[in-house]
Amino acid sequence: MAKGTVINKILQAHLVTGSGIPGEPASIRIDQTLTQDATGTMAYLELEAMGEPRVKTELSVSYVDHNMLQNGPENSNDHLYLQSIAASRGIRFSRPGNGICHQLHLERFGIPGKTLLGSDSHTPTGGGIGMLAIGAGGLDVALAMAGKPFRLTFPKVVGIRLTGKLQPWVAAKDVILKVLSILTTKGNVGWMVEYFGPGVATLSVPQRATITNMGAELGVTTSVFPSDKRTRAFLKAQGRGEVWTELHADKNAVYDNIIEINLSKLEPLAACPSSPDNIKTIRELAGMKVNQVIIGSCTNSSFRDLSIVAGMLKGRTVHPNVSLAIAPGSRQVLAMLASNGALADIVKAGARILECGCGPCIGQGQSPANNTVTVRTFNRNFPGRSGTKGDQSYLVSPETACAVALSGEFKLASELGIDYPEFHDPKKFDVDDSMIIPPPANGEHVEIIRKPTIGEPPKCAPMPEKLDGVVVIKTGDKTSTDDIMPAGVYLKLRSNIPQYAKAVFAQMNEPGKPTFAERASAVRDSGRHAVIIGRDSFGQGSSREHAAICPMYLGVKAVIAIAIERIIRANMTNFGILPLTFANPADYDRIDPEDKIVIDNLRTAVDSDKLTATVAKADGTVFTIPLNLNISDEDRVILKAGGRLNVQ
Ligand code: MIC
Ligand code: SF4
Repeated sequence: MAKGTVINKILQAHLVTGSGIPGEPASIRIDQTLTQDATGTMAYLELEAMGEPRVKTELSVSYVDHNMLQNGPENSNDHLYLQSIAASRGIRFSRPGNGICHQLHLERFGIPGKTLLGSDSHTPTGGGIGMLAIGAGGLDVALAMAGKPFRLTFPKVVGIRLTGKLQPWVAAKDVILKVLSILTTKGNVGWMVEYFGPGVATLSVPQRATITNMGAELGVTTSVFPSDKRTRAFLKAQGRGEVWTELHADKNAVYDNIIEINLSKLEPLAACPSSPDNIKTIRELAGMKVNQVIIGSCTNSSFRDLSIVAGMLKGRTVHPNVSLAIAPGSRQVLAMLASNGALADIVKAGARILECGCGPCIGQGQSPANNTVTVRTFNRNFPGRSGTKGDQSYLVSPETACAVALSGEFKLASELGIDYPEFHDPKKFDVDDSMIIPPPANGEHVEIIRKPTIGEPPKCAPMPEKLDGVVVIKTGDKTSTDDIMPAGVYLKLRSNIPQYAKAVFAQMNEPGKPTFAERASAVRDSGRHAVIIGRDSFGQGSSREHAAICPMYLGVKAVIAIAIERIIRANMTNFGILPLTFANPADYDRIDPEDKIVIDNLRTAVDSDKLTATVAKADGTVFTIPLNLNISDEDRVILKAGGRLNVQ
């Protein structure tokens, strides 16, 4: 059992309930929260539904970074609601254009040793400065804002011991891609990652943040770096040196597992279509033609990253067959590039400058052409996430992305024949918080602006006496929340559940046949319950609770899979969907769409972690299968009530 680690120290200092034994339920006090607009409207509607007049955290920030195309009134309506509810409830509001929540939170608000809960799966970016930063569904973040502890499974800790030093042209992104090649995106639920060893001091905070950010793809609860002199230097340069504290694992710290990575031996890598753990070396991909390169997202858009990119582009021109787009992570980054002339180098090279925000990372523009290769510095390349069906999306470091943009094909940056751009961590960042609006001391009289596109968070009926299920869909391994609840063109519907629900599993709908939404609601309207069958790692990816709310709205009552990821499991419980797993994974193969699945005496059955379901197939065959539930007693109460909003 892990002991003396940074993670254990922060957890112990925040533990509210639980024995502290890995695998057991626990709850922790949350110091800070963050939301972004695409999950935030629902989170604040839920906070309102709880009747909480003012947040109880040390700090809560509402960012707008995802939905900024403002194509139709929906996004702007969300922004008005978010700004007004923030003022009324005591929350800081970061205006659209100010930057991506994770980059901004690291720059302006993160504090080593504190806990942060964010309604976005890449909240662990904060682990780069030694925060225990966790992604969760909007409702869990709303509960934390209301002062309730965050419930989690007490984790096991994997220690990643870094030695050596990154060689020129090898980047922090290559470190996390290496980790993904070892741990993969599957089977890491219940773990946290902690980096230690002599290699840590060779990495700056933005580099560490790239690593903890994309650690989300491992499916672990979070990733954390110690807080050391480099952390202090970063915070000091942000004008926040006073919030620094040192945080190290004890000399004799014990980890539940240890992985060794020698930074000196790493080489540039890429995550190939269509999974962040499908890793190849750039050497293996060399020569493959590329049509689009995008540099940005919360993983790789720091001042450091874009300065290197500017240095590489200076005096050169983007390859004629490549469209290069660059989205700076924050206004601070963009302003600094503008003042030191680097922006001009980028623009002169032919790059297309995008707004500071998520943009193409969440399918907001820049969808690639059919049957072309797109290379991105992002963290996710799930099928279709770019907005193009059948996309071939590769994830790489800014250095590699730039080499590809200049040469039109995969190429090692070291083979471009240019010097590695010199970069020194700034002694002072260009701090300007004028786009972060602090709340008034008393928000009681603030008018909350709720335009017609903003609905109510739907509630779910209490658990029925019997699960009278029909299998509406059977998916394969690694079904992501992008598969379940796509973003892209549908993203603007986040505040309107009846409309957004029509897009559940949209990518899997077949032309001319009833959609998932139509099939599920037909089952619901017939008085039965829709059931989803998944395989391994069901629900990986985003924290979007819409992947539970919208299926719930359509009548889904249970998901049965071989394994279910952490955040979606919590979101499903919060919205009254049973997260069941096959006791015998081979039973997955025995079930088909349209099979009937019945669990009698459901309300009593869920008191145990072992349940039995009866399966009836179209040909008349009937058999039983054992299922596991493995939830805490508190979750049983929530599920029986039909979701967290029904429990006071
Ligand atoms: C993502 O990267 O998938 C998102 C969009 O940031 C999501 C949140 C969302 O769906 O709004 C995430 O990572 O949680
Ligand atoms: Fe935004 Fe992409 Fe980061 Fe999600 S992963 S927060 S969409 S930049």
